[in-house]
Amino acid sequence: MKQDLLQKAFDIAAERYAAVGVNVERALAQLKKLSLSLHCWQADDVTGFERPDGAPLSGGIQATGNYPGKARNIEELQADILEVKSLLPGSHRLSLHEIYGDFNGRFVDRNRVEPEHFAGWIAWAAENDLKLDFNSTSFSHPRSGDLTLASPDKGTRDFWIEHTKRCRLIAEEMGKAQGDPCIMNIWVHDGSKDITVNRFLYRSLLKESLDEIFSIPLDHERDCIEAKLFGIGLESFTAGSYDFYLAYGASHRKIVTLDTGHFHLTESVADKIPALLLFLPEIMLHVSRPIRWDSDHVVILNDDILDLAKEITRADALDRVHVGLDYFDASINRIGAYVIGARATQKAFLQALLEPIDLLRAHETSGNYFERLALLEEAKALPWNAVWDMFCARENVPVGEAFIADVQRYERDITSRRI
Ligand code: RNT
Ligand code: ZN
Repeated sequence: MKQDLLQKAFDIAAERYAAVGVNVERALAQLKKLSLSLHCWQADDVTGFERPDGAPLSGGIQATGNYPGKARNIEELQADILEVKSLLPGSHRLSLHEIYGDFNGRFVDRNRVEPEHFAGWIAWAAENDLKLDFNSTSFSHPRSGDLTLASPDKGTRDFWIEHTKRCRLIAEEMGKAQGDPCIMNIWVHDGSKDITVNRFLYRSLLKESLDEIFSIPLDHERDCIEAKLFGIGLESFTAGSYDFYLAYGASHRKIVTLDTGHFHLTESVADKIPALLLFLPEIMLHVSRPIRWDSDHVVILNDDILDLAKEITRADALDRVHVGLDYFDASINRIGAYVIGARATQKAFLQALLEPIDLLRAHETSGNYFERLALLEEAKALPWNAVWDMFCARENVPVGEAFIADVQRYERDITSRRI
């Protein structure tokens, strides 16, 4: 888009917003501070580099589709992430899973992983102005089974406890190196396909395992625990349910991860924010798009995401909520999938930051509910898009749909040659 047109549209938008008491420059300054934690696993359908040909994805999650060009090694994954980064305004983080370590062609079992396997990633991240987050990996391993940290078999449980402890230490090294805490997420798939008569036992074991894992205090990483409703093949019971982790997080001061695909489809994840913020130190988000189940579709700018962003800004909690993405669509261009989802999330936060909240609250305080509803409706159509375009232009990234051509170019030159 032409610079003068962009400027004109922005000036008009700034005036419209000022009329309802919103300062667009202030909103943009806040948006610039919002770092998304980009999930590394959209680039390769959650395969990782533990085994040369990749292990079949297990643990109740599934990436569907067979679009050509997925990243096959660390170099390709890093190139893809840098391409994504070049198409996003703002500065962002990268979230790694343990199976994405640099194992140098050797098999390193999960209970043997060391910080040295991530030294390359740490150096690369520093060179490219990215901060790292981390995740332990319970799935896609011969010992994954249906139960890991909640397994009644002590050997299995100890194996996964050791793995998760080591992952915390790796996260600690990442945090230390980048001078900013590494957000360390624990999600385990533990559950049961059919009716179990041992719910209490499995949850007691999971609690015990977590207590053991967290027994070493660390300074440069932050522990997060992620609940889930159910996994494929594990439909009847999930050890790490929402009640379980919410209670654990509140009583142990741990960050609770809310994955937007891990709830009943009619449940509002947005409404959980102003409740959890009262009892938890911080919240981690896995922004996803569930279609009928936890399908991990590419995030788009829909009401769910807008509501979520609004509840965070209305609670003035941008500094207490970590925003990560979590989806894996193997049916479309994977780089494009990242850019669509990340930009949609940023757009949702921009709209939230542009909300005429003072005026809306004044109406509510005065009991003027017609005025409140009318302004909420009008706010939907205020020209936030001109503010978004200006943000992209100032950040030197493609404005509007121009990124489509960049993704196509990268596909032509790079990903389509991966055969
Ligand atoms: C699975 C969880 C989990 C994973 C990643 C790969 O349902 O959402 O966060 O998606 O760890
Ligand atoms: Zn998740």
